Amino acid sequence: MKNYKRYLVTSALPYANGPVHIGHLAGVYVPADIYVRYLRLKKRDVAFIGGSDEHGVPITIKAKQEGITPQDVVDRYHNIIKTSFEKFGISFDIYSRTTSPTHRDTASGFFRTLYDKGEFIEKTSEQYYDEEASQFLADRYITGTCPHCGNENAYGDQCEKCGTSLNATDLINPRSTLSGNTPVLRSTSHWYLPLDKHEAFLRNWILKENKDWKTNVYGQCKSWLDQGLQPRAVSRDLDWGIPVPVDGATGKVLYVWFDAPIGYISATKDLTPDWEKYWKDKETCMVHFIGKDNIVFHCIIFPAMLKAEGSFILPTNVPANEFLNLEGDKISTSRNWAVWLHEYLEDFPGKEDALRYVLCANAPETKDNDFTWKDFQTRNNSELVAIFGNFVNRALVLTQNYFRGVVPKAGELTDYDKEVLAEIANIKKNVEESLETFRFREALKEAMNLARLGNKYLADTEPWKIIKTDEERVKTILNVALQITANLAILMEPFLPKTTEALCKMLNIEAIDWELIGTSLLPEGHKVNQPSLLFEKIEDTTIDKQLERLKQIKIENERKNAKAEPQKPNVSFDDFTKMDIRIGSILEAEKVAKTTKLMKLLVDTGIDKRTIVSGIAEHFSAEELPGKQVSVLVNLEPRKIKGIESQGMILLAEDFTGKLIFVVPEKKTDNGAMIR
Ligand code: B3M
Ligand code: ZN
Repeated sequence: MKNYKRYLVTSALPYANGPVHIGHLAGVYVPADIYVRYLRLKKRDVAFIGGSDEHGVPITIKAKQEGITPQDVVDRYHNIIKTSFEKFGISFDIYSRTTSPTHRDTASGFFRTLYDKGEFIEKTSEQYYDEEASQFLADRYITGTCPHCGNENAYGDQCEKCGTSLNATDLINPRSTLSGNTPVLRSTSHWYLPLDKHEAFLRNWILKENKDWKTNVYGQCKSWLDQGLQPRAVSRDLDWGIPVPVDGATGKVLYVWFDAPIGYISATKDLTPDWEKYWKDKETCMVHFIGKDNIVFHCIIFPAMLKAEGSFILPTNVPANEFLNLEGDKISTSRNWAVWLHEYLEDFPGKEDALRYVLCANAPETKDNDFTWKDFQTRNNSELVAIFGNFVNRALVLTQNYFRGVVPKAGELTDYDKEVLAEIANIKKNVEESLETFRFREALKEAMNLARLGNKYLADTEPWKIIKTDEERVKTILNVALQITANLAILMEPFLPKTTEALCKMLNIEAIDWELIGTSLLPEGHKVNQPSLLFEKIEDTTIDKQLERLKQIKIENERKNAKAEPQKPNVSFDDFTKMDIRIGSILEAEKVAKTTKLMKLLVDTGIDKRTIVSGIAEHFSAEELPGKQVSVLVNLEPRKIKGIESQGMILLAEDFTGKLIFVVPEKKTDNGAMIR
């Protein structure tokens, strides 16, 4: 690892228009936090920056939907998001917000500097305007078809499907999200950052000097650069945002993607008066953790802004992840298809590390990945519980049982003991190499290998079998097992901080030092505490509950998207009156043997009592049917179904989710009453 004097680690600022979900955690915050915790353990000077992105159209749209002010929206979600991050142990040095006074001054000052330096061009252009809403349509106020990939729901600033950054006028078939109308073009003037002017510099900097960036990041940048850079508007006609600090710019605010990355700077200012060393000294390593839809803003636009300003450093690396899906479907806030962190925290109290573990083990590092509840359960039960937890528990329980919790003296080490202990240093090296190249899944897998090694060591040496015959050997074995346990505690801290905390309490150790990994950490005679279980098994019923919740959401979404069937061709009044529809009561019900759908009913039609076979067995139980009044088509030609003559048909409505509902009289009435 190149020796930088200090590190500035930023993580994308989530829009404060909704809570955060597992996709956020897996894509950005867990890897960023692992990286930062590792640097701190290595005693590096590091500032870890986070905060809420509180400007931009996503916020104003949410406010409109809920009939509250944008400030109400950001206040609510900023707090929810901040709390979720804290509970998951995301160890920001500061979690700020872009509505703070420091940020307003910083972003405004930044704009003004570029303005005064003549780094902007001012252009009047035709932009989309919604005549009904009397408003210019910036960014997400406008949707249409992406000219690159054909996605019909691309936004005015970006297509979320192919990741391309767009101008609203690029969209095919533009629609206003305010009124649904086709917008008209009106002229308005804005300030543009001439990216074309910085193209040569960016080409050289990214394509030549940053070949070590992740391939997904490098590739996206290259394709952008190869298309040729255009001037980008950095102001908007909106009433929510930081006012453009130029005379005569009333009604104009900074474009959210201009102000948001400056949020990293303002947060650092709020963190320390000595903020400039993080931003202006070449010996600082700046790393941006982001999701793949943010790549162009962090690799092209923000660096161009920093370069134009002139006094700032550029990022050393931008390790963007791909997307995490949920049970095979794209995570979506609007479809409520997500595992929300604040809900997880309620449903799985104390199991924050289990989620961190699974999201890191299965992180979408090089390609999109899928989170499934079954995989979550399996990884928790057969990795955390069965390997890590089991090993630690055996080592500590045996120490309590045989030596009253006192670390026994190691006698002469066998070759196997030496081999096992030597492996710890190798594992440390592998973890370091992976972490320093942003391969977090691999790093975690490697760290878990130490728990695997410990488990295997105890299984191979079987101290419980020889305690009666060779207590001296057992002392050595448990000494080795305890050293592995203590090493594991340090090694796991970046990944599973709460687990490390609990484990350190059990081991009765306070300070942990990364560089000591691979050495003997617990001296002979050291007293360890009573162990408790580090991880708990997750039962099927718990997982089934989560799956049921998702199933209900799917049904809700289907219902929202479904449309009523088109009308059938007209019939004459005579045709209609040929049908004899009556109110009847179900007297008896019985499932037809060897079928799944059929129910045999005895129905009192007022005319007679007759048998009707109906395809409702998957929707109703035989017990709940007797006594129900229903509508019956009584003069339907009788027909044999599974050998039973069915004399009529029960009328049912089928809702948009495929559920069957009886058509019943509004209040109880006479059997035989005619429907017409
Ligand atoms: N708020 C977009 C997002 O949440 C944006 C990131 C800003 S980082 C400066 O994906
Ligand atoms: Zn697209």
